[in-house]
Amino acid sequence: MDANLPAAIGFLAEVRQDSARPPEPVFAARAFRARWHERTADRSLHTVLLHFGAPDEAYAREAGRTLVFAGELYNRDELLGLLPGRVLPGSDAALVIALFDVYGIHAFRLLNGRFAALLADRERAVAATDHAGSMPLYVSVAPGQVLAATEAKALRGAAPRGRSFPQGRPFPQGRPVRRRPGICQVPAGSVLDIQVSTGLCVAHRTWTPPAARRILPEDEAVDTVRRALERAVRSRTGPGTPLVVLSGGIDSSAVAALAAHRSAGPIDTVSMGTDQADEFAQARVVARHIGSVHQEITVPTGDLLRGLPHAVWAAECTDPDVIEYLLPLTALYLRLGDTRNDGDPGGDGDTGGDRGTARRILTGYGADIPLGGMHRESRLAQLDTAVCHDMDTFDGLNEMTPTLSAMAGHWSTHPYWDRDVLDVLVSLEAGLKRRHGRDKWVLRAALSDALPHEVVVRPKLGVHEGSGTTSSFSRLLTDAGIPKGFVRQAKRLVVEEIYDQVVVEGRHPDEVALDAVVELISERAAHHPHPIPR
Ligand code: IOT
Ligand code: MG
Repeated sequence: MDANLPAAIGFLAEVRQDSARPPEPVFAARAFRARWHERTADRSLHTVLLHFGAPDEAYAREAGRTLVFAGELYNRDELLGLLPGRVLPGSDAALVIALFDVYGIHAFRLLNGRFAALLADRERAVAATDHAGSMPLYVSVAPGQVLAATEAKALRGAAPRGRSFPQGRPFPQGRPVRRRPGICQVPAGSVLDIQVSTGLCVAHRTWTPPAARRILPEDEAVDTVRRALERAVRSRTGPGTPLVVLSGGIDSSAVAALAAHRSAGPIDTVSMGTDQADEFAQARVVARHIGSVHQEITVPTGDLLRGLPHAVWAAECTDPDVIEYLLPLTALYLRLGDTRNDGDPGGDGDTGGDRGTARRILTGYGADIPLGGMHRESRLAQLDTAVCHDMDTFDGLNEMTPTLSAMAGHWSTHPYWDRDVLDVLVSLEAGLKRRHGRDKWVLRAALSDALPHEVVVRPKLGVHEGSGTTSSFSRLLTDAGIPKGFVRQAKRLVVEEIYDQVVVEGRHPDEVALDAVVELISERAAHHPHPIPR
């Protein structure tokens, strides 16, 4: 097992009272695949696991229960302290099942991690997401049968059973999945406790965004943010050389600087740009300052846009704004190749996600959400309104999903959405987020000694702007005859159409002709010449 990577990065698991096998699932994530089957007196458990070479580490068995765990924990040391006198569990799965033995479902309230889990406990199935739902988890529940998977498309073979529940959902909090009745997404920060025989589900929240705001002196706020972020970066950098996807903005530069501080040798950084736009000069300043081994990848705009079906396939998201953020990152991940600088001998075959080329990637994704960075808003009331709105609406967008990088065989993780960092950032009063005329002030101040001044004060430029993705996507549509006033709506329709093809109908993204999708939407626009206001 590669100690640098989580044991598993995804699964399909089925608990049922008979022993029928689930169908072979499709995943966008690329990794080794292992099938596993267990039968007890009460039920059978079938699992298809996506792993990096040590599938056993993703399972744990104790007291008649079996846990399937994909992802990783970031507060292992604290958690181990809760189990005095026990043989200390080696894997994250073993740790979680040991905690379950003591705390029951409340064990999931203790975890700071990036994971999805399914536990089969005699008559019960328990499905859990991390606080941020950063690894999506979907379920299909019927009397006698519970299916759970980290990608909705993996549940394509599941029969639609929605009609057996009120509003098609086995529990009221379940997020319906577009055009897939009977499948729903487990909310962020939730545990579902399911009685297998009846399909009865009870959902418990294990985390909610803080609603109160902390008033701290500047120094203390800055110090708290710095320490929380350092810890989050430390717990996310494994024994190998970390790779940071670097734009040169404050968010990713902070992660890169902190990763470099704790690394014995130089870290790797990589920046993407297109023939239309890049932030290479800005990223280079940071790379030089921290002494990273830096790479620049230029993606031709046509190729970037042709990646839209892949981004939608991986993220299973229909929000066009989010897809514009994720598209350049997906393009980057797919072009990473072998970027390691430590002379590792490389892969052991052509299976994507093998131990040789799979990288652990850190990003600065998500910093803008608790800090209101996307909103360019200086009025404190409006800034906090924006933060509240974004914290209320992130769930289900899947913008943090590891599948974006897993599609290219890599594991990615986002320190700003560490549970402790997020708690600190969300809860700081708005005047610490916007201060002295700067957005994200507290973060900038927390890194002022670690980065050049020009980086600390660099204004926000979103990845969709810095790579020209938003403007190129718009141009693709206007070139196809879509009126300017209809572009926003047309982007949504394009993304939805792609989603329907790759997630609902199960087509591979390579088989989706983007031009044909754009033409289809442009024809529709011609029949609705008046832009429909959103
Ligand atoms: P942005 O902050 O620009 O980028 C997110 C991360 O992607 C960066 O921190 C960096 O790690 C990586 N990245 C960005 N550009 C490049 C590049 N050119 N080369 C290499 N890596 C790069 C959108 C955004 O502005 O991303 N994401 C927001 C939040 C979205 C809003 N979501 C919501 N309301 N639910 C964010 O906070 O990251
Ligand atoms: Mg950012």
